[in-house]
Amino acid sequence: MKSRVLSAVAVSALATAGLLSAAAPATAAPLKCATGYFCAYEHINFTGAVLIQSRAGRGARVDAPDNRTSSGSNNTGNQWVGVNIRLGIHDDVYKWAPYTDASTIPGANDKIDFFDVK
Ligand SMILES: [Ca+2]
Ligand SMILES: [Ca+2]
Repeated sequence: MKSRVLSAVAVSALATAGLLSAAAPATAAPLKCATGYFCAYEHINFTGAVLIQSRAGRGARVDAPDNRTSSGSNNTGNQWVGVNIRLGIHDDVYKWAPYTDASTIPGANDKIDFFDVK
């Protein structure tokens, strides 16, 4: 009987902890992109899966999981161009200038299929 009482207390404590965590901000913390790298993220504001973390040099083409990129951070001295393959045609849908971040990519969300480094 005593153990039942204790477990009820434990359950109550867990429920309280759950309420406390529910009150915390729901937004995920941004994931930092290392110096010298370009990073592409699954969701806006640099959250979700890190789809690309690359230090590929100028002239490289870097494949990415299709149609998932929603934000990106360019910590390199090169331009990174997000390209969508549409009806077999390569369409440059978003460009990151050197050392720029894009917390959203208007017009290019969930479209990019690979990146060209220029
Ligand atoms: Ca996405
Ligand atoms: Ca695409």
